[in-house]
Amino acid sequence: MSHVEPAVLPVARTGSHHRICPLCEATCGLLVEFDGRVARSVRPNPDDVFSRGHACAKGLGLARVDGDPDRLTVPLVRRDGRLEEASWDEAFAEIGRRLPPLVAADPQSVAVYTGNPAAHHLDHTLYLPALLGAIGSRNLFSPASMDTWPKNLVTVLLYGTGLGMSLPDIDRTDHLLLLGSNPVVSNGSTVCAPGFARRLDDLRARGGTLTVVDPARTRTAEIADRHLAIRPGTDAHLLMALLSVIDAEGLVDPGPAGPLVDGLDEVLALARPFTPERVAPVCGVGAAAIRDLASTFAAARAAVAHSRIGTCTQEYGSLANWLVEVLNIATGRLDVPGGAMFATPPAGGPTTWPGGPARPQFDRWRSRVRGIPETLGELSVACLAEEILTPGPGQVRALITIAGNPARSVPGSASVERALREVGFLLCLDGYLNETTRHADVVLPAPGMFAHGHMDLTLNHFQLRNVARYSPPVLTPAPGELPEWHQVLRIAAIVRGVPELPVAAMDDEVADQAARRAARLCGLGQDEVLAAVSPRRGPERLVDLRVRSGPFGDRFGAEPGGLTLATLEAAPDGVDLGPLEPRLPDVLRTPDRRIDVAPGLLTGDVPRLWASTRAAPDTGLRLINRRQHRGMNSWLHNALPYRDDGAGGLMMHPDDADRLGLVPGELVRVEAGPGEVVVELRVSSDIRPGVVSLPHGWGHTGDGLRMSRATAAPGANVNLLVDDRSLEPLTGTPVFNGVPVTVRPAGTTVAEEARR
Ligand SMILES: Nc1nc2c(c(=O)[nH]1)N[C@H]1C(S)=C(S)[C@@H](COP(=O)(O)OP(=O)(O)OC[C@H]3O[C@@H](n4cnc5c(=O)[nH]c(N)nc54)[C@H](O)[C@@H]3O)O[C@H]1N2
Ligand SMILES: Nc1nc2c(c(=O)[nH]1)N[C@H]1C(S)=C(S)[C@@H](COP(=O)(O)OP(=O)(O)OC[C@H]3O[C@@H](n4cnc5c(=O)[nH]c(N)nc54)[C@H](O)[C@@H]3O)O[C@H]1N2
Ligand code: SF4
Ligand SMILES: [Mo]
Repeated sequence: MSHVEPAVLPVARTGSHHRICPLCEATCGLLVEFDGRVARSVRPNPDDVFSRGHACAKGLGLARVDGDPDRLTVPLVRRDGRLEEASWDEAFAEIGRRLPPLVAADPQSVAVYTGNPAAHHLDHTLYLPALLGAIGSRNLFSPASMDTWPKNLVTVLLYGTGLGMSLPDIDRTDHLLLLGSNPVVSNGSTVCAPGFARRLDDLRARGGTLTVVDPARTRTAEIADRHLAIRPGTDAHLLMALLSVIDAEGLVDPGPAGPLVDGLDEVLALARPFTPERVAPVCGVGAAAIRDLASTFAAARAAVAHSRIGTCTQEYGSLANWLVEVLNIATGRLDVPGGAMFATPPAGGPTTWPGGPARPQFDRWRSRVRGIPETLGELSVACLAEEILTPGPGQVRALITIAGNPARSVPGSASVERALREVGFLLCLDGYLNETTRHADVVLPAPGMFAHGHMDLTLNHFQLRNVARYSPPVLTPAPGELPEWHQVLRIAAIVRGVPELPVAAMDDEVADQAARRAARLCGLGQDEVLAAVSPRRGPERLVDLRVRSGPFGDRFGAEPGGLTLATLEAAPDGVDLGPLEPRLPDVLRTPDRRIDVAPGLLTGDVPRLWASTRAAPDTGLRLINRRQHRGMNSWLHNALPYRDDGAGGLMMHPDDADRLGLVPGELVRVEAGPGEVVVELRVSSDIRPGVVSLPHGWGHTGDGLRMSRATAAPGANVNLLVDDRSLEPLTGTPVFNGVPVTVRPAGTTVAEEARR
């Protein structure tokens, strides 16, 4: 029996098609021009109800990403040590030979790593649970543990779910305090706000204030009214000081959320000793500037603080992200327009479904080797390599990567690469033969990006305005392409020992589960809701179930005029559901439906923070990371190459360069505990003295890569420098920011290095 089902027909779709960009959290609406099956050009959709004509160079390059000649189109299977092209049947047969015995012997011996693009992809969001359920392993990994975990943890503790984050209502605020984020480049994160830069301009044009806290004068800091060039890893100290000033000056007023809040006095008491004078030398920010920020923020009619990855992947990540919430709450910003608000996800989610987590979603189990606590059902990526490389019961012997590149994105790259090489069986679902997939035993190619539907079920929790948008597939899969949800279900069937089970039957199982929830939400029978979404199948059926049982849904007919997938298909520019509305207390999923701002897990970490204020001042260089306009983590450098070596080099302040006798443009050797890299030196006063910065996602080197343009300008892999043992203690999030490094001349020239 062929595994390629159903029959695939090439469909020519000449003309313009609506498409939500899958690359970043801005989720811009695009118009893609097709010539037959080939995407020719992309432009912003001026009528998109959410992005209103915004798009960036990456989204406008989607046709080139889809058309990249290096993109994989055929499965690969390792035979006699070499990856060779194979049929789908051969690839699944190889998976069937290697994977089930491992699962049968010990489900924990199979690890799964799902990468960043999976969070944007319907097939993965909807069907991966079926695969993970079939495997039954606790060795689950994703970039969340090197990205949002501190924020997820705080959100669970304060509001009850990991996704129900408070969002900065930047369009209605008068003072935006941004910590550890550079949205002019990144387009923002854990907040979907297409055209972030324009929104910041609007804020300033209406007389508002932008304060940026960042060790570097980023493009966002450049347009700010106030830039505090903080020492890496000291945001929690600064935030404590802001709270201490606000308390001392009698500016505490929790506003409408107040009656729901417990523990504020306890946190304020903890903050009291962290006076501006006390933290100023720690943060490298003047006490007067801290006092001024505290009173300006508290006095603003509407104000909100928002923290992102610079505050997460650091030594005090959970404390920093906690204190941002506390600052918003203490100054009455929670759940008010212009403050920190909650979205209402149109396809529903943990903040709209009844009930809440029965148990806390962290530390239910620990990693085998190092005993690191689980967070939200996953383990820290910092454990991935050691779980593979350390023998003993429960050792990981197979790894499945899905839309991820751990060889470049995970800290401690040297051990990660060794683990990828040595793991018994490596199965990768990806579009490229890259630094990770080159080690695979089987690679399953992702179809082109226009052959599946798109709706941001996860990111909808972070939308700055309530909108509902869906992009239907533009193309049917090309001959030889297999939709990813088919791939995932096929692997699940193989793992369950029923490899011949048709995908359609597996899909019915997934739909039954989804229908049970939808029926419960609407007080209907499971058969009724399934009949209502018939004859849809696959992701579309699941999306229809979610949308119709969602907060704006038609409840399968009970609410005429409510949303259905058909409504969204008929409104390609999206359906505008209005600005964010107050959602307290309904949004809460804490056990008592209240907000405890002083959970013991977080208050218990304050003594560590206090102790650090007594430590001797740090005189060494500290490395931080940055994002670049045209890249997307590690994976767009081939399709959208920089004209020069876009890696951009090591950014260093002129005072440090002078002190170390380093010359701009020369090659320098950056050394840290785990390893070293050689990069070009870029001297700039845009970074504070004592701090250097490198972008991540580079280092396109190694045998067996098929990325002709990326390998021509490979850049250096910053994760060779990041120690997988240096973790934020509450979550196990790696410390990317504040890595101690030394820098010296490399003793080699750019030309010599290129020949190596
Ligand atoms: N163009 C582009 N856009 C992207 C991505 C990309 O690779 N390229 N990646 C996407 C992804 S996966 C994510 S998660 C988001 C992230 O989006 P952002 O959170 O906006 O990420 P960055 O642009 O890296 O900004 C982080 C900032 O934190 C600063 N920083 C470093 N250490 C500290 C510190 O200790 N304290 C403070 N206050 N600041 C610090 C850095 O200097 C940097 O400017 O971006 C997304 N968007
Ligand atoms: N030092 C340092 N390291 C970092 C960070 C940092 O700031 N500093 N940031 C971290 C963050 S925030 C993140 S999110 C991670 C990202 O970590 P990863 O997700 O591991 O890395 P990406 O580079 O996003 O890799 C995405 C992979 O998905 C593939 N892909 C793209 N689209 C599809 C698709 O539709 N289907 C399939 N099957 N595959 C697809 C690409 O080819 C690529 O191999 O990196 C983290 N690593
Ligand atoms: S900002 Fe993000 S979503 Fe918008 S076009 Fe660029 S990459 Fe795509
Ligand atoms: Mo990320």
